[in-house]
Amino acid sequence: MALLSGAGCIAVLLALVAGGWVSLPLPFGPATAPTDHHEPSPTPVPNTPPRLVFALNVTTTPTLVPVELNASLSRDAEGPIESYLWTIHKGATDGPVVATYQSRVATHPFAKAGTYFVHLQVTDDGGTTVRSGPFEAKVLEVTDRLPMGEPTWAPSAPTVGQRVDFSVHPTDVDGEVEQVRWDLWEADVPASAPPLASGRGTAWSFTFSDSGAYRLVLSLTDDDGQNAATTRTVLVG
Ligand SMILES: [Ca+2]
Ligand SMILES: [Ca+2]
Repeated sequence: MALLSGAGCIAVLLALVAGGWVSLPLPFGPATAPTDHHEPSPTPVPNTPPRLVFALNVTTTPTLVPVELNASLSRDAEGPIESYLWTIHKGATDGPVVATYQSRVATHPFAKAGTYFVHLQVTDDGGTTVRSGPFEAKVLEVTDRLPMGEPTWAPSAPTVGQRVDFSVHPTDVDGEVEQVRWDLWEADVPASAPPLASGRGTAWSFTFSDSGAYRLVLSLTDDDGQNAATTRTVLVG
């Protein structure tokens, strides 16, 4: 009884006074708790979105070198990251998509020069998806490769009055060679002076009227506007 007080105590006393032990519901206490009472269910923990952390291993690269896209540091508080989606956009953060990957780490060799914007989207195991915003893209500058070509001529040791046939088989690993230009100067004349002779195309012929050393410059221009010049000396006997 010492533990009872208030209305509960009064109810017990009234029962005793009435002449006997009767079971009376007490208004409080564990033995008489209302039967429709339920323990409150635990508050559901909301699924927090995954946290995007991603990087490229370079910020500038020549074409055709594999660039690593790495999302290994992306995390989710509740569990594993279920899926990854990389999108590589050309020219703008929402530019045309040139490639997509669905792995945590991916490598992409960029075939053409330009500015690229790399976005990542991840989904956690609760189905919550997060994508990088317009200003969160990783920006990559891809530079063009120069066209290449080794000039040759025949005969290799020409003499005065002999026709010399120049030729080249130019290549551009990330595009097309669009212009081939030949220029000849006497060796001691600066390149700022007008050339003795000029020609275009992968094959060109010239006949020297004086013996001596000549400077031959082969200029190649690719479809990206890149220009590569090769200088050789032609000796005319
Ligand atoms: Ca989550
Ligand atoms: Ca090129």
